[in-house]
Amino acid sequence: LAAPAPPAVAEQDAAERFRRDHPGLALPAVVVVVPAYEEAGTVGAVVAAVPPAMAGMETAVLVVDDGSRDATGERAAAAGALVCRLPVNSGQGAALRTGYRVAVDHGARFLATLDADGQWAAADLPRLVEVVSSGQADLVSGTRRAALQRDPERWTVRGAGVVVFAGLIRLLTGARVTDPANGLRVMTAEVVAGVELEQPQFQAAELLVSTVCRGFRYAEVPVSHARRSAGTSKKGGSLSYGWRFSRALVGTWWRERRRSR
Ligand SMILES: Nc1nc2c(ncn2[C@@H]2O[C@H](COP(=O)(O)OP(=O)(O)OP(=O)(O)O)[C@@H](O)[C@H]2O)c(=O)[nH]1
Ligand SMILES: [Mg+2]
Repeated sequence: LAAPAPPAVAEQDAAERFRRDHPGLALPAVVVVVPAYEEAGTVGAVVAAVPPAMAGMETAVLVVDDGSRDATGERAAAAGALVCRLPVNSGQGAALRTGYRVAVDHGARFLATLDADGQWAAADLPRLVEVVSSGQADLVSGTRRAALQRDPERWTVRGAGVVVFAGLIRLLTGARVTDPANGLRVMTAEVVAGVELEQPQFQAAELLVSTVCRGFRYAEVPVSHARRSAGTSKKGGSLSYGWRFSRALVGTWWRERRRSR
């Protein structure tokens, strides 16, 4: 019996299999990468809601099916997405990393991220793409900060975590980040090539900190956010979420600090 492949090998295999299955595929300038783990209930609608063009550029959707045992991959394909499949569940960070690699390999210039659970609105993405494609920033993130301030009912433990982690990133890096766990992001292919992404699960903090520490320009755009309408969070309760998020954040800052010395 073969030993299970280490994660990096599984990701490389998935990217190579995608290439074999799509010979000569040239992706458009904008690719929306959707990491999806057992999101059969929502992924179809999420894919269908992505605008076919953003900032005047054609857009493709690439769903990375992260070893789901449900119909996530089939639903995504039926809704019009390209699907890259990881053979085993590898984590949101690993799924995103695989998606970036596949997208850039096939010619994407701007990479967007969108969750498969329907909590973020694809309709907000064109405004983010606009900021990056017009050269105002290299990485742009959505932010819920204005909505949080308007509506006290949104003050959950997670909401408080957003403010605390934003403050911590500001303290450590000086960057004005107000919503480090936002699921909507757009960046250039140069950012993907220029940062280091090791986190298998909590990539958002690592991407942000690595991007600003390596001199790329960062911006934010206000976006909306909804509660989950189907499925369950795969990331555990708020306390463990917060602990693992802060570990990724501080760990990345420390790594980048050592690297720049
Ligand atoms: N958590 C988790 N998500 C994954 C994984 N692989 C892919 N994903 C996808 O990553 C996206 C974000 O995961 P969620 O569990 O919704 O995490 P979240 O939005 O930070 O947390 P919630 O607010 O609880 O939904 C979803 O589209 C997941 O399907 C995985 O191994 N774990
Ligand atoms: Mg979610």
